[in-house]
Amino acid sequence: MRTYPPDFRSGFVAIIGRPNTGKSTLMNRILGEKLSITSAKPQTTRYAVKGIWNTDKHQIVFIDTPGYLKPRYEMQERMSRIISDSFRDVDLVIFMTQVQSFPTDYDLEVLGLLKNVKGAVVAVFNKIDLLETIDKEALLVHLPKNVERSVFVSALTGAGITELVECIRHFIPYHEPFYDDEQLSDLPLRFFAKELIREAIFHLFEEEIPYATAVLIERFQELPTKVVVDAVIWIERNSQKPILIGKGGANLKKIREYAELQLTEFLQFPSEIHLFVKINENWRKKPHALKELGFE
Ligand SMILES: Nc1nc2c(ncn2[C@@H]2O[C@H](COP(=O)(O)OP(=O)(O)OP(=O)(O)O)[C@@H](O)[C@H]2O)c(=O)[nH]1
Ligand SMILES: [Mg+2]
Repeated sequence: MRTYPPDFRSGFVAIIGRPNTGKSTLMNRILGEKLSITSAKPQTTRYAVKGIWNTDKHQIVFIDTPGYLKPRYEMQERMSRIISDSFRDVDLVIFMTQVQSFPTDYDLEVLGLLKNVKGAVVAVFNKIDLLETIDKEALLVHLPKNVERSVFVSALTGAGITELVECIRHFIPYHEPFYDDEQLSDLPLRFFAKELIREAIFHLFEEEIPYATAVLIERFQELPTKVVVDAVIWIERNSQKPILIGKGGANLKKIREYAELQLTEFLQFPSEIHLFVKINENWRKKPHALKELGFE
């Protein structure tokens, strides 16, 4: 068995914050891999996505979470449970917000939720590339006392990330790794196929469709020359079907092409995706449908 130096660090970091502040972009930036899907629309992430960062000095497990909003749907109820579960047993919570709009009511609500966490809390002010000058003091006064450090970054350009990484390491205890050091996530490959199809939908459609859809992988088969994926896209209403499919299947084709390209890049192996559309009325409110989608 491999032995680790006594100063090897290993631990868990949850990234929490309101939607669209750049949580998934930050995790991907630190890992140097596109593990969690991102989009310009809020509430892109629906699950806790673990990303494991291995070096010869540490193994840091990041947990990217859905953006916090007051639950309106049964699905958002499950999402808020995912958030509170994710910060229960971590060494560090990153409270994520963005410089150009802080604090919002949701920011303050998240900070309220974080008052009782066991681990340390660090605030990350993202999107510094959008402002020419930043009055840091004016932002920092709104942070509660349990926030130990604050770092200003741009997850998009990479500014401030080295300092943030140093800061994170400081809060990770000396411990042997929890996961195999080859592993990048604890999630199966089919999860990433599903997420990349969802990302395609988030990028290609406006308002309603991304939130009214869910994706299920019915087949994920690793053949010698390619990976073959059969996926079903659920939509909530009959009227959404022609929009999703497009004239002569044009939109569905765009989703497939986008997702295939992304999945092939992620797997570093050719992939082929087949898409099917099904109507599942009001799936966001149905407990058994949510269970099928992997929400506990
Ligand atoms: N200008 C700028 N945009 C950023 C930065 N970080 C992220 N973004 C953009 O902000 C949008 C939201 O990013 P995500 O990473 O999906 O945000 P999120 O917090 O994971 O969102 P949810 O999963 O919906 O909670 C995307 O369009 C990103 O490209 C940044 O540092 N600067
Ligand atoms: Mg996200």
